Amino acid sequence: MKVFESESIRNICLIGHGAAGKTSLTSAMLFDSGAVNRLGRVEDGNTVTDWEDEEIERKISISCALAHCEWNKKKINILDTPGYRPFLAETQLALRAADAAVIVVDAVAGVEVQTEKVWEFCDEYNLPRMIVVNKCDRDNASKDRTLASLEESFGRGAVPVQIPLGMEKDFAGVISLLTEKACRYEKDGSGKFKEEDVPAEYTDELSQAREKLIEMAAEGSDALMEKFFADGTLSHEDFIEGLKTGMMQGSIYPVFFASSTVNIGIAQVLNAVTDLCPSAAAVAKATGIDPKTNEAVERTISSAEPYAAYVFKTVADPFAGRISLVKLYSGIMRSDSTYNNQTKGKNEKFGPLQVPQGKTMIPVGEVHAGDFFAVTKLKETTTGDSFCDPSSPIVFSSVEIPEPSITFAIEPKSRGDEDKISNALARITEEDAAIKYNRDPQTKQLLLSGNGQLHVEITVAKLSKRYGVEVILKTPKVPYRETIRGKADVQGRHKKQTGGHGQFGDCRIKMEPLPRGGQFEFANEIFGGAIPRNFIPAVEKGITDSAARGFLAGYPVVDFKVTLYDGSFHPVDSSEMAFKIAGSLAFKKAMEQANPVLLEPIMNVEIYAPQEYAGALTGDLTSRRGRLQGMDMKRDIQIIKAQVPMAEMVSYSPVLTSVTGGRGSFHMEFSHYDEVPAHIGEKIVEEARKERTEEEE
Ligand SMILES: Nc1nc2c(ncn2[C@@H]2O[C@H](COP(=O)(O)OP(=O)(O)O)[C@@H](O)[C@H]2O)c(=O)[nH]1
Ligand SMILES: [Mg+2]
Repeated sequence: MKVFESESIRNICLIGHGAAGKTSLTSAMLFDSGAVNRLGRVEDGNTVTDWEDEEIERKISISCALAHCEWNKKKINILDTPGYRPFLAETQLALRAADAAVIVVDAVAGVEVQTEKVWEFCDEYNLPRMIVVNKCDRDNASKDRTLASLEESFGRGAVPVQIPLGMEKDFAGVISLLTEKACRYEKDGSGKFKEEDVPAEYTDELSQAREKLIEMAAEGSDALMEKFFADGTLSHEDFIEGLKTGMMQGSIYPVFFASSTVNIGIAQVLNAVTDLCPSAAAVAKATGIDPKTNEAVERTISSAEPYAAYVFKTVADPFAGRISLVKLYSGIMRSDSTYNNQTKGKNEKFGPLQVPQGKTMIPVGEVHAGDFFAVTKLKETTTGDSFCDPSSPIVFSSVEIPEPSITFAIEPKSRGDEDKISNALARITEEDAAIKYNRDPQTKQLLLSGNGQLHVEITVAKLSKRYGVEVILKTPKVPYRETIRGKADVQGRHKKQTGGHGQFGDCRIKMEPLPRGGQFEFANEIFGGAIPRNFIPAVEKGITDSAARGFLAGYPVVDFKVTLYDGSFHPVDSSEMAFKIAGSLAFKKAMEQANPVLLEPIMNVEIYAPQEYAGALTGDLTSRRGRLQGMDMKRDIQIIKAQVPMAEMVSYSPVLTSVTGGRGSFHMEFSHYDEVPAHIGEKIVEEARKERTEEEE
């Protein structure tokens, strides 16, 4: 494996809505550049970057994958990413490590919901962008419609640098606005093409489109603008320079046309990556924090600087173990050396450095600034860690992964698997930071959270296939709470005379509601020693213990205040235990008086579906006690926002699928707790009582 310098490296990330063709485009780029010797297909499960079992089986990308090729004597590192919402955290990780983004858009569908989402990520990371309109060979593919949708979403900066030669089944190649030549492709998937003069029927379109492009290219630079006014045109070099500047400034997003599966237009995309996208050396300096001073520090992307690297992704391979994917910002890193993990404050022994081609690892002796590598079996290192020369410390900021949107309870099919589950989940969450798991202290259920049902199901499939743990997925118990609406003033008195030593504790408390989210407050207003000071915490403990066990249906009681204002004691028979029991008795009496009610979690829900389903979906939400918050249109996708009780949403996924024929999706997150309506509350209390008597039997 050759070693490349940062000037000769391009780090691109392919992003876009699911099924736009990112994985297929990666596949074609690798094939046409000679990095692999067959054009891998998603359908055949043999692409380089969809290599995980779950990806092959489901024919979608689930995690980001790294591949590379050589083109025009440059090394192109390609990060292929998922485009469906549940897996966008992976896309963020990849973009964090890339120097430019290639946005892939379907020539039939145009800009889709997640295209806009990933575009926002690029804004966040300030990435130069180019756009590939893919699937030009498909029926109903349209140049004009797609360009209109690009301009509508991303402004006039989304400007074509090509004209497609035919469309749909006649798509045969591209005409370059820069060289004013046509590239006509063979239709056999070989990627071979011939350069020819622009066919006569395109000359008008060409001159118009070229004029528009030259104006855009000249806009970013005064010098170019002057040249343009003086000569009425730009030289090829100036043209490229203008586009490059525009891309770096974020004012130009050149648009290309291609078909990845028929292998048309890919060479021009590769040319654009090497000619227009910034080299690893040309991007802005890498910024981080000096951990000692907490001040911002900068690093030039250069092999001459001390080493500094960032772990952007971890793969939990059941055979190879932990694989860390690393971006080297500065310096040189070598195989079989020891490096300082600044984030963990530990030294790590590196084995051989490797360059990934999907799942295939190619050993490399050393890697220079601006490049990527993989290293296996690091002990302490996790995603987001920074490595650096201790004499020149720098810590890079990591990606914030959004909280999961949906939670399921899981149970092992065989009882002995409890430990295995935790181990396997620990590994899985190492590679997928968007998955969370924990044991609910209240219900004792093992909860598995992810971004949507599919995400959780894939995790369950990984548990079974990789780690041999079979689990059952259950909708989780809704974490209800209890609270009070009224006030109470009661006495809790515990007196027992058994033979010699008795027990005596006596307290008087007031109870009142607190605002939502107020949790619990305890005020001690005992004066003059009605209860000795050392027993007062026992009263509070008696109350909080009982509150945790619940009063109505076994759910924790929250948002209330207790004031302890009087009581009495016995010099011999009083004890902590006796006062704890007195506190607990007082709590129960107070709850009876204070008009207890159940609280339920209310979720903020967003539903995305084609507009024709809006009526059916809002109707359904109303029947789920949902409150509509607003409607939004993004092209032909309706976004419905509502607040809905969690209890009504646990079984929503299959309903949405059946109502929309699989075309809808939704996202939800916790908003707040609210009172359960009385008639529903009664049922919950009744069920809890049944469960309790069953347990006792
Ligand atoms: N007709 C046609 N189909 C394509 C093209 N590119 C990808 N596809 C198909 O579209 C589907 C999704 O492609 P994939 O590369 O997995 O999209 P990704 O989700 O963006 O990675 C697959 O069935 C591909 O075979 C193309 O240029 N033309
Ligand atoms: Mg893909």
